[in-house]
Amino acid sequence: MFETLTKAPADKILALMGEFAADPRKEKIDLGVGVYKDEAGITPIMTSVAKAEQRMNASAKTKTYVGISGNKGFNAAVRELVFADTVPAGRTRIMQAPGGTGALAVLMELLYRAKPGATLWLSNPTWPNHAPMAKHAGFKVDSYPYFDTKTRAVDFPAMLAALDKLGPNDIVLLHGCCHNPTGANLTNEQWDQVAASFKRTGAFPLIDLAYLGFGDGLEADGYGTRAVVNAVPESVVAFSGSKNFGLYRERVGAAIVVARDEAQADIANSQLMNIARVTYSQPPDHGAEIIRTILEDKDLRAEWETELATMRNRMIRLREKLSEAIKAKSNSADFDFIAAHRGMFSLLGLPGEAVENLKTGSGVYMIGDSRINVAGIPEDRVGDLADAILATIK
Ligand code: PLP
Ligand code: TYF
Repeated sequence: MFETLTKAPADKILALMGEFAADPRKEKIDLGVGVYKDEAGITPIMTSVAKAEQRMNASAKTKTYVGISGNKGFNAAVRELVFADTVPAGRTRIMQAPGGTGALAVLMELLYRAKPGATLWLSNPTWPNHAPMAKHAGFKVDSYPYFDTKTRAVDFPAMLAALDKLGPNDIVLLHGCCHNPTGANLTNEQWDQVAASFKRTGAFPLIDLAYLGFGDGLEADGYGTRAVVNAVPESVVAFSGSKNFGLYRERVGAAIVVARDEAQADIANSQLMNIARVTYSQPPDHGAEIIRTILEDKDLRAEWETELATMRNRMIRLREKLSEAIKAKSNSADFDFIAAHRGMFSLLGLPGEAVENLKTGSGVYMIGDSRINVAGIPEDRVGDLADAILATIK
């Protein structure tokens, strides 16, 4: 059987996690995988999550099947979190999915069933799992300009010009906020222009919303998604609860479909449920029940929002500290972009050799494209990190 196969390529980000773990050096710094870490360097269970779990333990009565669409209270709460009352509920359907990745997978398959001849456009660059997933679904994959490697900001004129050339046979994956890997994001005015472009061209938006609340706040980070979804007759959103609720291993996310009308919404939803049924049948409930419990309870929700703000503000503070340290040591504003970026990542724009030297020489681990996870920066080592980065570009 398996003699017909060759080894599949490893996921470079997940492979780096293993390399870091195996490095015996005490002073090593992990800026690799996109997992939030607190000042102690650990990825904690949020207090609101722990409290929700306690309540669940005290009240749960059954482990019977939850149903193909998953936890209905979770689905309703996520719709409200992502859209508030800006999108008509009648045209919206939500299916809980195993993580943001699971949501992307079922949505891509749904879109492929609907339009197998379409091209799926990804930002250049994008999360390394996007292209393999799109190809796995069957799509032709292409990319639109996104990052300006000189300014380390979005090359918006180039992005908009590329989107303006698309049409109804094109699906465009957008990062709803906190772009991975670059950290460079659109302003609200630019989101409005992107939304108007989709309206003009008839291209189809697929929004990956994996970091809601990690950039500038829940409301601010949802702006782009709402602007685009409200400008067009139909769109889909892949929501992840991995980062903003710290529920990575519980695998909780949601596939959201906004259709032209209720009848098409029902058809799309039945296809989504069919895709789930023939692959994993039903999503795991635990993470979804945690999120439902938090979002439906006024006090727990307030506590979660405070914890989320603490994580977000810590990442913003670390951005400011690192860019200031580099500026003070180099007398140049070349790394000011780190403070302007938002979310968990910044793409530093270092050559591959520098990334390798940082790892072997200084024990500083980042992704090969020079993406850093700012949450991994130890606050008391910002100076060391600035020195190490500057040493590679001398
Ligand atoms: N999309 C992006 C851009 C991501 O960075 C991630 C990272 O984890 C995901 C989707 C999927 O998240 P998960 O499947 O862990 O919920
Ligand atoms: O980009 C990251 O680091 C996160 C975590 O296949 C991740 O999104 C990385 C790779 C992967 C799944 C999740």
